[in-house]
Amino acid sequence: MANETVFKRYKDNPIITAKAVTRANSIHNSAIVRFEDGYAGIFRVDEVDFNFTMHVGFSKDGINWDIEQDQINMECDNKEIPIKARTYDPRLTKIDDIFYFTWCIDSPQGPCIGLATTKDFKVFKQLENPFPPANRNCVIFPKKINGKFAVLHRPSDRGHTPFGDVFFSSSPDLVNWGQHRFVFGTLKSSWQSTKVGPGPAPIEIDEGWLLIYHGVWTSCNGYLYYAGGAILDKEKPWKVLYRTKDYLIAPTQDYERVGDVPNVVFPSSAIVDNNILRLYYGCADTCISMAEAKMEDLISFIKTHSY
Ligand code: BMA
Repeated sequence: MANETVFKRYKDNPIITAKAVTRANSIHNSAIVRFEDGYAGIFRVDEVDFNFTMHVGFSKDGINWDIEQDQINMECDNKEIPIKARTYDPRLTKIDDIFYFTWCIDSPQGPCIGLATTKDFKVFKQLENPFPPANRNCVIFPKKINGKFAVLHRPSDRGHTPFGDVFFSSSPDLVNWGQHRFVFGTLKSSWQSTKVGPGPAPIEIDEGWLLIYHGVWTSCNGYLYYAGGAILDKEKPWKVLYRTKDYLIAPTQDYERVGDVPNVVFPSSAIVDNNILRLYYGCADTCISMAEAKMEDLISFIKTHSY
């Protein structure tokens, strides 16, 4: 297929479309993890009234999904925390036997990150929002770093932000956040020249943390979204060891080119099984697709196509 490097697209892409939920206008940019003997996910559903909601789904093979018709019913002990607004772009990370779940809330003061936990994808407990607005992307590392929870995130503004860099922060208790560090930003004259943001939860490899991220450039016709890759230092993940000059996936297929927001490849989940990384990504703000790469090929590609 056009422009394929290490990732090979699944032959029957897209794997999830709006047909999965009756009230859906589109289903995209979603979070998928291994769960019990199959997979679970939290799906971004843009509904027909353009409320954006999040729905749980389950799958035996990661390809055929049952997505719940009703949105997640979040529990929260502190009534001051939940913000009634559209919710979107979830990310999931498992640490020990708990799934940590972040998402973006369209708060009146700008996009804001929400945080919740679940063990069974039935009960969701909402915690304190980690950062004040405006911040649009946040993903948790799958293990504590130097004894602290750690995240990558992207401070933002109120609109469809024409800028954006990746930052690191950490917390001893998921309530108090600090150690804010710049990780990487945009690069002139490239597919990542307008903004960059973290994608799926980083994956621990011998060399450090493997991160797949989105990079955006602005053409005369608007934003185009690509997937890129980086390797971050294991103990100090704000140190970038490698970062791709070439993109990993570009919007080239019809389902990536055509949709509510054209020309979008938005990587949001990654699962490694038998040394194969399966990447799930939102396509054109309309549906979800999958692509796979051998871990060794992906790592070597990132190293050999690095700035
Ligand atoms: C994300 C979301 C979407 C947007 C998308 C491209 O950050 O905010 O609403 O259209 O980028 O998929």
